[in-house]
Amino acid sequence: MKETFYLTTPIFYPNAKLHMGHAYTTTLSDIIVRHRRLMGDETYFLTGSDENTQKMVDSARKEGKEPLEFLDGIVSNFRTLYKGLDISYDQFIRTTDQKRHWPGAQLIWKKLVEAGDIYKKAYEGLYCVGHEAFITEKDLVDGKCPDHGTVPEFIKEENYFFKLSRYTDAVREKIESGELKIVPDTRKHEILSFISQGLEDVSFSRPRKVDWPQGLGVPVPGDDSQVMYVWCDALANYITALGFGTDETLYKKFWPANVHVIGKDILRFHTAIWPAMLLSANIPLPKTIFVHGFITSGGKKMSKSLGNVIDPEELLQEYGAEAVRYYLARHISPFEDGDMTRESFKEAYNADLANGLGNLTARIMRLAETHLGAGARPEVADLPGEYTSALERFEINKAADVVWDRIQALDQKITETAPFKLIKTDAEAGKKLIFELTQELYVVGRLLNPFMPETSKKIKEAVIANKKPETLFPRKD
Ligand code: ME8
Repeated sequence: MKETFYLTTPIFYPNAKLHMGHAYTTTLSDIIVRHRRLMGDETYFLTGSDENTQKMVDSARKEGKEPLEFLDGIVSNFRTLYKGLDISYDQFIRTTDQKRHWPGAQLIWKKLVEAGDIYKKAYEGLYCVGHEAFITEKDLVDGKCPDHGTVPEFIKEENYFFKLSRYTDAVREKIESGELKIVPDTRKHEILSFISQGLEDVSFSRPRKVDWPQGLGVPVPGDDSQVMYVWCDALANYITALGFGTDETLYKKFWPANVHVIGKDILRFHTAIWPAMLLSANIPLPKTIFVHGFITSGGKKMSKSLGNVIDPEELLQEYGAEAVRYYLARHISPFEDGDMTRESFKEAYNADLANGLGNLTARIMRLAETHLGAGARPEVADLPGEYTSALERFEINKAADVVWDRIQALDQKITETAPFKLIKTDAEAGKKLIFELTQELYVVGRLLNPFMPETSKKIKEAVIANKKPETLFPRKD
């Protein structure tokens, strides 16, 4: 029996184009899934968009478009970027999907009601549209949300609340026991310290806005005047996409998720609210939440006003998917914040790809093409333990280091053994050495599979066909 492996990315807000941060999450996710596939698991990879939001409506109207029509355009941009990055997702869930998403979202709501965890309450408070969450006075800096730089809305309304407070101990126990694993430990401690202050009940619905079109916002079962709070509806995507509440074939096969990949900004939603919802609805919890850091540029948050924004589309145009994937995997720490500039990118490209991997492949395959009669596919050996265990611990950069250590070792071997000389003095020994080099290059090709699927394929094919491939990574000036 094959093991199953289900991984999800956050579903991103489609009010603007995706940026480098989104590309990062999705690329890391793709690397993890491709590794599991290489290990023989049956994988399922979910991504999507979180559409029932005011910010999206505002962005649409600003462009003079109807929200649902605007969404289709943005979602098609998401898909274009994913294609450009070679993301091997199985499904793209949209939370405006009334067939796929709404029934399951409403079913989980009903289960919360049955558990006695939903109640109605008059409420007033400050709401940050950027966070899609209520925030408190003490979170504000100069009256503005420090993350979004916007003045929050004052809201006074009656809506439904979820008894999150009731799950304080249960959620803490699941996290402490490791039944719900949070990686890295620093994030586990961060959320445990948050939970230890006691979780407060959360507003879980909003009155339906008059300017929202039909088809936007999941109606609260039994009360059409209210729509589900966007985070309640959004988190449910991880099960609705598998057919929870509709056709449960995939759900039965793949739930609970092996990994939810998220950025550090949405830790509380995923490690407090979501597990509490699942406990209330009597649904198994996901196994692991992998929380990565943020990408900065020149030590600062990327922003238009600072002019340090790196557009993933532009980078893809200039360098291609393989180089972008490589940089994100190896040069950004998956657990802490990582910095990226155009200069650091180009430097890494030239050093590690043009001179490193590209040059090595060319050297070996030129020798092989000239001196060997035919290529051969090596015996498939197990993947090295340090490589697989690094990937299992989500230490993506360390796993990539294992591959680059081999590349360096191969470079050194060539320098030390000088096959181009040996072949002249001892043809037999020269051929044997060159053959060995091709076999080791093949292994590098195989290990590259999760990180750089196309390069992996090209290298393996070159070895088998005994043919030097076209230049893999032309130098950039
Ligand atoms: O939060 N560096 O959507 P969102 C790295 N719809 N990753 C970054 C990043 C950065 N600078 N900026 C953003 C939402 N991200 C909700 C999610 S899930 C049920 C609902 C990535 O479009 C990171 O993964 O604001 C972060 O968690 C996510 O984008 C937030 O995306």
